[in-house]
Amino acid sequence: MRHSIATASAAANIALVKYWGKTSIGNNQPATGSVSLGLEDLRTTTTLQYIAGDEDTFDTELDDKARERVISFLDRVRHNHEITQRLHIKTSNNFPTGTGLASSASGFAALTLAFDALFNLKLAGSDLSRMARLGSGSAARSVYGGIVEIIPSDDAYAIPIAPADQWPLDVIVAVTEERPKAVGSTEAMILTANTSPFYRSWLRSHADDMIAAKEAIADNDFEKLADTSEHNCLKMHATMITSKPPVIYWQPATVAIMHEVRALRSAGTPAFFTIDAGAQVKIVCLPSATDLVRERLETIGGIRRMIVTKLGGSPRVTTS
Ligand code: 2P0
Repeated sequence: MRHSIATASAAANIALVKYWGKTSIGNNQPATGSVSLGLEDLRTTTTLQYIAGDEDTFDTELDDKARERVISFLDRVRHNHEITQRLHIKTSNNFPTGTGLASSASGFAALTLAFDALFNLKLAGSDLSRMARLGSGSAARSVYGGIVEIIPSDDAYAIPIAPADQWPLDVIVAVTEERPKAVGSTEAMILTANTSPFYRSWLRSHADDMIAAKEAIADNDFEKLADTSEHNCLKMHATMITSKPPVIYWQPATVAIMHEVRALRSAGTPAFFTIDAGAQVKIVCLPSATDLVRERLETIGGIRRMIVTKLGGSPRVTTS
C-alpha cells in the first residue's frame, strides 16, 4: 500500500577515512572506500507528498541549482522504479548548509528514505544506500547511523560496521567560515584527479588507512584511530592544494585548530581533527575531553560557532 505522505530524518556524517575521487562521475562511484561517523544532532528532515500535475513542487527555499539536483535525482529513481508520480517536497536542515558540513549527505539520504517509505518500496539497506549514492557519494553512508563503511565496487553501497553505542564519541564542529564554499566537492574531486601529481599516491595508499581505521574501531583504539584519521585527512588535502589551480579550503582558524588539537593530544587529551571539503574542522573526542577541548578552542580567534554532537544518526521515518 502506498502512503500519502512520508517524512524522513537523516543525519550528516563525517568521514575519518575519506571518499575523494570518482571512477564514474554521473553515478558517484567512489574511487576510494570510506569510514564515517554519523552525527546525531546534524539532521535533514524531508517530507514528500503526492501532488496532481506534471511537475515537482517545493515549499523550501532551495536555489535553482539545488532544485535541479533534487529533481534530476527524483527523475532518476522514479525511472528506476517505474514511478511517474510528481511530488511536493519540503526539506530543512538544522545546521548551516553549503559550507562543508555535509548537507548533501543528510539531504539525499533523507530524500531516499522518504521516497522508499512513500512508495512502500521496502528496499534493503544496501539498495537504499545505492539509491542515496546517486544523489551524492557521501549520502550512501547517511542511510545508517553509527560507524559506516563503503567499499568501492561497480555499484558501491555502505554497510554499518559498528553501532553508535559501541564507542561513545563526541564530535565538535568548529565553524570557521559561514559563506558557501567557492568550489564544490564534485568539481574539486575532478580537478584533483586530473591535475594533482599526488592523486595516484592517494589512491595507492588508501587501502592501508581503511585497514588501520577498521582495526582501531574493532579494538576501540583511540590513538590509532586519531593517527589514521588525521593522516588520511591531510593526505586528501595535500592532493587538493597541489591541484592546478589549487583548491585551498583552509582558513587561518582551520590551521590554528589543527595545531591546538595536536598539542592537546600530545599532552594526553583524547581528541583528533578531521576536515572535509571546506574550512570547518570536526574534532572527535572521548566525552571526558569535550569540555576541555571546547574551552581551548574558545581561545582561538576566527571560530564563528561550535556545534557539539554525539555519534549516532540513525534515520527516523514516519508515514501517514
Ligand atoms: C567524504 N567528502 O568522504 C569526503 C571527504 C568531502 C571530503 O564526500 O560529488 O558531496 O556529491 O558525491 O558526497 C563530499 O562529497 O560529493 C565528500 P558528491 P559529496 O565525506
